[in-house]
Amino acid sequence: NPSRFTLDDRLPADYFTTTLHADVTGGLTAVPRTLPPKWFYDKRGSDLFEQITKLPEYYPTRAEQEILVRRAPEIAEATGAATLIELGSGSSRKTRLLLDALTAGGTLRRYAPLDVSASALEEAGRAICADYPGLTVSATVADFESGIPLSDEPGPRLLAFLGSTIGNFDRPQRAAFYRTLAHSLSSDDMLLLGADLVKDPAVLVRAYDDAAGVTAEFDKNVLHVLNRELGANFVPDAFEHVAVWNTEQERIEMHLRSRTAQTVKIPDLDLSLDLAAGEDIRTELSCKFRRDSLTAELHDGGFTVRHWWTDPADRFALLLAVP
Ligand code: AVJ
Repeated sequence: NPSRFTLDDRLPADYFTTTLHADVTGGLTAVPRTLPPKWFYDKRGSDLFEQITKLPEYYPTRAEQEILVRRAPEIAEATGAATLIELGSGSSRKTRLLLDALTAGGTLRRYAPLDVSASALEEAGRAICADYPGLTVSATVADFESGIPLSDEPGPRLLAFLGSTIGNFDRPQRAAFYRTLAHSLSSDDMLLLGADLVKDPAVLVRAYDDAAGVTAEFDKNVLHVLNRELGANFVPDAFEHVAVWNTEQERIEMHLRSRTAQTVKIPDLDLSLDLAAGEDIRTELSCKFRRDSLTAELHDGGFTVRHWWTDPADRFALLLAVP
């Protein structure tokens, strides 16, 4: 029933080109050189990420699912949500656990996923529409880093930000993000946040540098994206995938390390990059959290944590907070 599914595109027509150009020019000329992780996720990158979530070393997806399986009824009970808003909707397995519990609770009327990928929203949205007959699906194509376009959704609303994607933001970015969220939500809305926890660095490094090399391919995929979208001539295998634990900042950092001294041309940006042997391009931050400091930073950002759940092995946390 197409009338229960809408897709609202809020991205400016030139969003991809403008943002990609600014991100790549800014990032690759900065010291240290960086590329934002959002450019990993073209079709191939999304497929590679899906493979990562099934790797024996990559525990976060399974750990979060374990918590959701067990706690979804409590989440439904605590929120009584009429609308489930999901940021960066991703895989629908976790979404369905929430939708099932909220449907069983009898309160849910609308599912509102937000993502930068119209095709991902289209595919997931239609499937969910088909499987949840009473549900209205209002999908929005948007970049939630620049604000959350909420409108006429029925409340109370539950805003879910799962998978520890929050870990991609550094501390100042998280502070700004919490403030944006707190500003967008009403007093009877709630935030459901998934966060990966600090643990043995060896376990963390393996999760981001797996034996089969899938994460290495995922990391290098950003170079394929730049080659295709900007006419660049990166040779992906001239870079080594490196995952390091930053003890001070308690985060995994992924780097692409130039194996040799090399020059890369990016014609669409009029850029020529001289990379030294061993020079790094930082491609992702994956911050890991502790209960006390995450509770405190959420509090500073306008949220009070009401529930904190972890998987039996204490690897991952799911929390419910109110603005
Ligand atoms: C999707 C951002 C949560 O940081 O664990 C997985 C992405 N990168 N392996 C993460 C990722 C390398 C993932 N997030």
